[in-house]
Amino acid sequence: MTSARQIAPPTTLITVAPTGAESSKADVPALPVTLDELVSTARDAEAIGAAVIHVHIRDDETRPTLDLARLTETVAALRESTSLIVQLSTGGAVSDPEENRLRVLEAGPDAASCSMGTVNFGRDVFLNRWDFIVELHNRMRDAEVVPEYEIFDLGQLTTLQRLLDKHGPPYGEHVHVDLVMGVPGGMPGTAHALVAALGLMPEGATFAATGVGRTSLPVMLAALSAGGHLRVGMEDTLSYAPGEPVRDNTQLVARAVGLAKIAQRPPMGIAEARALLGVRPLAANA
Ligand code: KMH
Ligand code: ZN
Repeated sequence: MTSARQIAPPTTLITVAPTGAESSKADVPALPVTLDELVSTARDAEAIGAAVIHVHIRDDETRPTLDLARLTETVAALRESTSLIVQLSTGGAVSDPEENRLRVLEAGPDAASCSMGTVNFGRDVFLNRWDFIVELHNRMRDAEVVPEYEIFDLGQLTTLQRLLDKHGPPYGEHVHVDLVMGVPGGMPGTAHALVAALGLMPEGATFAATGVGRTSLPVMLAALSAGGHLRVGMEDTLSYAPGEPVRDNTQLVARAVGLAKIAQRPPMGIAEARALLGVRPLAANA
């Protein structure tokens, strides 16, 4: 198994994070907020090389929601129309209560995010208490859902190591981390910060990185050269270039695919991604 400390893997796992919870449809009309828009985005992303979709959903008024019935319907629709690994956000919006965030697992996703600590999030606070982290980690293992450990700052990698030491490995046994860089309040989206993070990675872990806002490109380039995987999408990036709004998620996935190919680490296929992450076989989801 390739770890963050070993030679770069031959392929790149690409995750699309198309929606997030922070942008409004009124401000960003291209944001996929309905189920149809999400499924169509997922199909396009799969067709050009994504293997995982990180999902936040919206209600009928396009506001972020963790409504369980809607999440369950979303998982089913994405499975029906794509082969992507469906990763639900348990982070939700900064205002979501812990109990609702834990219940996300009941929607039966392949994978889910699991954030490793509290971080200032612009003018808000994204709260992740230690006891909540432990509860989420344990419930994921019971539900056979593969975590992606979200890291917003370097100390959160120490928390991840403590979690694994005290509570054991996740379902699937493999540890996969996403470095979410450039959040106002978290670690910067720079090559220096990425290299510092690698020194704190648990043994055997793989990692992806995503750079928020204008850190998207430097983080992608640093991650590729350091043997990492990529997460891209309108959850994190709304400008394609200075003064040029992102057209849609496909544009961001296509750029990530292009850079991965230039790095001679083309997109990882979905079967390979499922094996790497230790996701349940598809039949077990039926
Ligand atoms: N929306 C952020 C407050 C996750 O998906 O797990 C949290 C977030 C992380 O997006
Ligand atoms: Zn998210």
